[in-house]
Amino acid sequence: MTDIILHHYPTSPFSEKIRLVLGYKQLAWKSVIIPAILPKPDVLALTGGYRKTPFMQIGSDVYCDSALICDVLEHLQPTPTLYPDAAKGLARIVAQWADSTLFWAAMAYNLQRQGLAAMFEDAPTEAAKAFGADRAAMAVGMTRLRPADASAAYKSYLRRIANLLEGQDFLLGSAPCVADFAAYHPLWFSRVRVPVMAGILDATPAVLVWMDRMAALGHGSMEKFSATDAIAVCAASMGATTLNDTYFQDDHGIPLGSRVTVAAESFGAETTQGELIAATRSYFTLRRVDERAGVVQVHFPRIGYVLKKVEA
Ligand SMILES: N[C@@H](CCC(=O)N[C@@H](CS)C(=O)NCC(=O)O)C(=O)O
Repeated sequence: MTDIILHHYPTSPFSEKIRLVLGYKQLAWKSVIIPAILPKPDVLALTGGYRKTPFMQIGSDVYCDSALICDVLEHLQPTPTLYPDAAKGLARIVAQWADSTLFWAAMAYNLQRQGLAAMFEDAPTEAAKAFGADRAAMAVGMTRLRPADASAAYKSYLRRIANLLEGQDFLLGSAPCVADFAAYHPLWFSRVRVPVMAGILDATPAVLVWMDRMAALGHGSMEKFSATDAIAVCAASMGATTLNDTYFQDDHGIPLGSRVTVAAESFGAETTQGELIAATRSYFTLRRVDERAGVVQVHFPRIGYVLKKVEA
């Protein structure tokens, strides 16, 4: 079972990052649309607690976080590469900056009052309220930028992106790499999801031209799939992960076979619990058993996630 199943929803920026990577690598995939806010019972049947968007499923393997999903897609389809030899370290560092610092500045700007109103203009007020409450609960403990500070930071970041594009079509060269996909998605949200806020992009026309190039990569070949069928695929799978690194790196004093939890460091810190079956240099794998999905291997990147032993 090697079908790629992406669990996502149309307005999710991190999902757009992955949809475009699927397009760049010209992959075929199945699309399961998940809810944007809790409750998400079908999501939790697969992830065991992780509630963020997107996640990718292949058989009974569930890959959380778009950074890990990029690594898995690179394994599945190495060309064209997301990590060009000439800029491997830089590509990942720029991508991490974009997925965190750029993303939060852009979203604080995008979702100020006018943006939020535009996003929910055709929806009942309860929908906007429920979304606000869901995201506020996810953000407990985080410092959120105020709109004026976010706007100023976002403008500076757009100028830096424009600087990177001087003399080349993509951020780090003549072809897109992981940095381009990571930097694109928060800007896509401004341009496509809250066009009322998109004026901020006009000061950097080179960025708009680059965005057109990114959008032209498309989304690969997508087929609709249901959550129920995805859970059935998981339950029927014997499990054979794409990631087969057997290196064990123990930074926590937690042996393989222990009962553990993994949670995001911030923004949606719901835990997934299971048996630790891999802890490589870059990711953790937990095995868990679900009533509906059967045995599931849930994978998380190390960076951005917290591993803890469950004390008996
Ligand atoms: N580090 C995560 C961030 C994912 C993330 O924050 N996604 C947003 C949507 S784009 C989210 O989960 N929002 C809450 C939700 O969808 O339930 C990744 O790279 O995948």
